[in-house]
Amino acid sequence: MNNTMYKAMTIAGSDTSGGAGMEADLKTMQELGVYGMVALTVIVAQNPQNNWSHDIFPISLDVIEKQLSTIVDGIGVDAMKTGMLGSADLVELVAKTIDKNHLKNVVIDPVMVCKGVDAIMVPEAAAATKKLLVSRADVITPNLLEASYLTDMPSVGNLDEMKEAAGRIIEMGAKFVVIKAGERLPGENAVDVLYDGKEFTISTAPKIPGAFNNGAGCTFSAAITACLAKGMGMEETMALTKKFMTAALKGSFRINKWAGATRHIAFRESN
Ligand code: PXL
Repeated sequence: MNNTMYKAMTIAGSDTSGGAGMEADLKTMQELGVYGMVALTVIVAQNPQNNWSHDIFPISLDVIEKQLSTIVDGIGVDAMKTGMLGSADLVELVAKTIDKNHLKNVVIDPVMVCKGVDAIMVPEAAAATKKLLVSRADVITPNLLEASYLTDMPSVGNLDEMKEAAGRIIEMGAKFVVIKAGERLPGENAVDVLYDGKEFTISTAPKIPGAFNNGAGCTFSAAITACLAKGMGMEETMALTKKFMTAALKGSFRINKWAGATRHIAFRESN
């Protein structure tokens, strides 16, 4: 019997409602056959008495440090990703942990906003991510808003600007960047730009009308992390991630009157 198991860590927040954050990360890793572990950074609770507004409750830094030690010193990982980090001190701790343990397959999802809110949630954490995590990323997966923040471009709102931003992010030290336009770019297609400093790969797929994309960013970066943990190269990783996302969005569903979620089981159901 071959009991090998590839292992991945997410350093992320809990989305109590189940669609995003470490819930999305773990479900995605499980679906792709990877053993997922979590260093929990914040708890996000949604308020049904106040239009599903988000409250964020941080976990203290020493508790996060203990979790990282359990996973990294105690077990070991084949790949890791970040999600909502919530403080500059934590971003520093993550950078230190990557360096000290020579962590490989580092996927940085520079989460700065939650769906529907355009203001950067924790400006110091976003600034620290730009300074400390972009250069440590094997893959970084900003959306348009995050790409414009990371590059100081006033806006990233069309294909040329996405390519320009991707170039700047590679210059900052990331090995691969995937900028996700998602539904924000006008037109019929959802466009992603992948760049490794040499070649652009533009992937377009028809937008899926009516899809709920809450948690889509987390699911996307978690799928990349799971594929890298299994030893796939970038090309294979991106192809499988795309299939996983298309299925998850096509099968997305409403969870209540305010929100919906991507369907993490959909790729498996379709095979
Ligand atoms: O989708 C961004 C995100 C990331 N992490 C957590 C979240 C959210 C959005 O709700 O709650 C924990």
